[in-house]
Amino acid sequence: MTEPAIKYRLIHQDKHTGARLGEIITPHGTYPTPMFMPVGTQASVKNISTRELKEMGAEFILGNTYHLWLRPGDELIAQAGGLHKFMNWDQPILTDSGGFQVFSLAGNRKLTEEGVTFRNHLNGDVMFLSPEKAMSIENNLGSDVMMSLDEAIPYFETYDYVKKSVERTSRWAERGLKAHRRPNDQGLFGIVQGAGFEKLRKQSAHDLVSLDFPGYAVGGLSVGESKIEMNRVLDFTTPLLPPTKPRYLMGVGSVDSLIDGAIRGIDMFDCVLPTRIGRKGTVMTHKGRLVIKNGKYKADFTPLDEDCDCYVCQNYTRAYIRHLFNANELLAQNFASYHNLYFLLKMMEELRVAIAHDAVLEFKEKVFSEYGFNAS
Ligand code: PRF
Ligand code: ZN
Repeated sequence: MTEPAIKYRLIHQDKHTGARLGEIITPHGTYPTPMFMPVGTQASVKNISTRELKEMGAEFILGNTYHLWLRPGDELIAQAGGLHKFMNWDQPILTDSGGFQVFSLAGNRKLTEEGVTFRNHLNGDVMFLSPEKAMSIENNLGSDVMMSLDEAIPYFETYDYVKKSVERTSRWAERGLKAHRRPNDQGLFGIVQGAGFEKLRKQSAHDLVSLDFPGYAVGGLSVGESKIEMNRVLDFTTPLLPPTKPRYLMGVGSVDSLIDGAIRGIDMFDCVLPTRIGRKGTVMTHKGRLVIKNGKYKADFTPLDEDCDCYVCQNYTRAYIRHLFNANELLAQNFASYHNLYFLLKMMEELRVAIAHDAVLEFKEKVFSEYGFNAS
């Protein structure tokens, strides 16, 4: 047996919660967990250069199989020497499999045992994505962590539908594993589905764990269910996953959910939230979110967040950034996105320190009370 491309090392578990301080070892270096991963859907974290990502301390970033397959094409990226070279990023990249994006973006979907046929959202061409095709694209992209093709289903589907879907997602995971051509330098993660049904989450986790992936994701959450509901599912799902492997909660990046997820043993998170809300002028601060276009910031010459030591907060005022947004200056989007990413990355760093000191519950209480959540 060759060494797996992705390994996890547990450093310390918080004495009072399931939060774990660890590190994930990849072909592009070793990084501490729990971590937040900025999303670079189309080989770019929107409005942020890779130089800035390094400066703010990003670890992993995400790329998307679906988007990069459609444009510029995975073969072109392979020709460029892989996604890392193409976009000038020498740290780890995780690629989502395309399943979720096909379900959220593409039209006329038809799902069969073989895969999913759909019309792409760029030019309407009919395309076909299978577990094998997802592997071939992700192998061409050369990401450190590849995701297996899953079916993303609405949270409130019936038990019978979810059961059939989970079983198919397990068969797809097995097919993906067989089609994976670069197990030595790319780790393939399985995705646990099962909506809100404990029995189906168990079945999904059991199927995937028996296939021995180097890491596992929890999918199908943060898709419209309440936070209480998401935490309930995590409470019974993460204990089903092997403690020796990293656990990734897909598409989650709000301040409260990052902390609540880590408390339930999640190691990796990603979300478009900080860059998406930043582009539109909403910034995260230690005192909660702030809409910078608001008239009350017109002559506010303080930084976005008094307690932030990012480049933007050290050098620019709310009044100036509000002016940039109102004048449609693109620099505004860079500033707000930069600050938001920095804010979340810094919060994860503080969370890791709290885990090391067995002080996660105190950390949660502090953040929730400052930010304005009920620390329940
Ligand atoms: N599956 C995949 N990607 C995802 C999700 C999923 O369930 C989610 C759900 N929050 C986000 N991204 N493949
Ligand atoms: Zn800042």
